[in-house]
Amino acid sequence: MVATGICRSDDHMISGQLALPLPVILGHEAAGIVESIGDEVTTVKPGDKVIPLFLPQCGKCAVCKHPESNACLKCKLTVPQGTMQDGTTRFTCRGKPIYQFAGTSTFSEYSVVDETSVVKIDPASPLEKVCLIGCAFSTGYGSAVNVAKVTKGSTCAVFGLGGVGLCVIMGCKAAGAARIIAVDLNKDKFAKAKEVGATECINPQDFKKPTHEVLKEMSGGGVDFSFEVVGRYDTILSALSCCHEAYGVSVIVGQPPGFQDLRMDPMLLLTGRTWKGAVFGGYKGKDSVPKLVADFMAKKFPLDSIITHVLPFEKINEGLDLLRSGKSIYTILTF
Ligand code: CND
Ligand code: ZN
Ligand code: ZN
Repeated sequence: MVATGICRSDDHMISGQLALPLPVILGHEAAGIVESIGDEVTTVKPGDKVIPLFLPQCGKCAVCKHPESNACLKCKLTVPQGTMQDGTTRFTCRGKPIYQFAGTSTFSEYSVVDETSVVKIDPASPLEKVCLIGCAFSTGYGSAVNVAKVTKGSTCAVFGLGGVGLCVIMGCKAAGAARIIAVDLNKDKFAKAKEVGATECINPQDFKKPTHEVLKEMSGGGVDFSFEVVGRYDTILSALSCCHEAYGVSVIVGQPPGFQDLRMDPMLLLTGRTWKGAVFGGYKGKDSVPKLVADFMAKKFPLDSIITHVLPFEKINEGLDLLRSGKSIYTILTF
């Protein structure tokens, strides 16, 4: 591993939002160099620069063969196993097993991944930047261009201006949205949001009315596309309600807290809204990640604007504190 980002999903695991077999090595957004391969591996070789894929692409299952989906059946998204696809874990500590996370476990100098969970990228790419294509960038950008399919001239609302939310804004802008309204409780996030393409920023605490009402008024009846990039039930419902009742599309990107159900009024959908969600921005990793890296190298989108801190791996806890306090966008840890 050469560089890894700290994503909010790693912190969600620490706080126990999703049950995981423990002890575990977290981390799922990284870039590195292949050290060695198994006998039957053909798509990567030692020395290749690669990005691990927290969502594998086996290429053979019904999901991989479907043109519009990416949650490969080799990945048990909702019931994490904490192992390789063969059911083993390759980490141990004093003889006891340490579980793996999302098939990647990038908070480690070395990891073992299935061939379906890693892809070769341009050898010239800067690993301390393109590691963000392993999660944040692809998740956010793809949620706009692949999942919502944002249209030219449309109005979008993005709830949550962390690293992933900022990449949603970049995707909306690239798709030609005319208005991008950014929503966050932390106004310190607004300058960055504007830098990457937001046209307006609002803080729900500045209004007496519910946020979805404010957004409906601002957009003359409801936005075309809305994105929840926080991971909370109230913002998921607010994002759904703020999109136009007849043709609005709302996408869940944030990871909601586990162990609970969400109550919603089905009338919100009966009138014509579309409610969607996706992991990794709808991208199939093996096919898309090398292309996204090539697009980055061709300067089609920036990653510098979302990297606020670079720390040595030993300072991982400082990086997590920066995320929790809202002071960082993305912290990259280097090995
Ligand atoms: P990060 O914590 O950096 O950003 C969340 C933002 O939401 C912060 O700026 C908060 O201030 C803001 N916020 C908090 N509460 C509210 C609220 N009530 N209203 C408006 N804004 C609020 O997180 P991140 O950008 O790294 O990740 C965002 C979510 O995306 C998070 O839930 C993460 O687990 C999830 C995610 C999903 C996927 C996927 O594949 N779908 C991949 N990676 C991360
Ligand atoms: Zn992530
Ligand atoms: Zn598959």
